[in-house]
Amino acid sequence: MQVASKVMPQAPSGEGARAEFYSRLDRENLTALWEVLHALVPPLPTPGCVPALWKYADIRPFIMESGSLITAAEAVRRVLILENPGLRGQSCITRSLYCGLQLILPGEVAPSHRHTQSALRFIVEGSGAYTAVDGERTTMRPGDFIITPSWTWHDHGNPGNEPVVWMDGLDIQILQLFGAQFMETFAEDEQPVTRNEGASYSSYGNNLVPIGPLPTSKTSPIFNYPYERSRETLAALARNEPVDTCHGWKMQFINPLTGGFAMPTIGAFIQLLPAAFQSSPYRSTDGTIYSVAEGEGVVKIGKEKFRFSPRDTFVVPSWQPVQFESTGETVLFSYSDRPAQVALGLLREQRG
Ligand code: GTQ
Repeated sequence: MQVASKVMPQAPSGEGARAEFYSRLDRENLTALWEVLHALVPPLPTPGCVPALWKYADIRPFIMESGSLITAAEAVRRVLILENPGLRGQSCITRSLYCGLQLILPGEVAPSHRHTQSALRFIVEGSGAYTAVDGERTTMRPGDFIITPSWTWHDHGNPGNEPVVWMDGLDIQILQLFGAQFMETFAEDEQPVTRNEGASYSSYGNNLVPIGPLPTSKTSPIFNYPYERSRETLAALARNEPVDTCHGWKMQFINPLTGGFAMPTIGAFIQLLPAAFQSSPYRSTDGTIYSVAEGEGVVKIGKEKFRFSPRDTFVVPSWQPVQFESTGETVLFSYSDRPAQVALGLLREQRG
């Protein structure tokens, strides 16, 4: 009986032949998937970003020093970018999001421009500066969450008498990924004021909306979500509702016209942790940036522990468990790319 000889698959002729093949591929702008497949399609998130905390006491002197080296007018935006230690040189705090601390000194104006990147502001220190969006100015106070929607003219000014510092959260890297960035400079430094302060809040911020027609923008029509209101809501929630073991009492800022996220690419949240609270571990695929509004404690991110105090910023990378241990009552503001992940069906989370 004849048996067909079995031909075993064989590597052509070892490493040398492959290397030589790869160098010929390279000249054609080709590359072999099998050399990168495991990195391209990993079993778990590889966010690049690492856990990190910036102590405000350590970085405030640099922010103030920047104020003596360059004016807001010259800088356009005088901001120190918080760069993730795992992603240096990329101007980002997670792969998808940007975070900076912006300073405006009394008497300064940061000139008007518009861009397709959406921005949020979370006020960290000082009062009396304003930001203007589409003809309305809003005064900034610590803890306020303020939105600059995509493609709206905006300028910042400080007619007050103290430096004002806020956290800027932008979707810069998301726009970069999609190649959808556009920017224009306004003809004058300051846009004309055409609406009274508080106009957007009175129309949309009191559980009432005009009978129509309503704006169709994907961003909330509320311009400033004042800390006073967020804080009293958290306090009432703590009196009325049981505490969540992972999050304390955590709320999402909403677009009152949809009940959904306040911005299409960035989700913003505020949470209260009771004194002496130890949260259960929680992880999610939306790497999240936190600003400490009130309180002190320890945050465990993955295997690392950081002490936090008011005005500190920290970042929890995708899929790293986060756990809080508060000392006194603590309020944390946070933002992430959650709306984008939800829209694309990508968000995963795990409690405990
Ligand atoms: O305030 O318009 O931190 O355009 C980065 C880019 C702030 C702003 C930033 C910007 C702005």
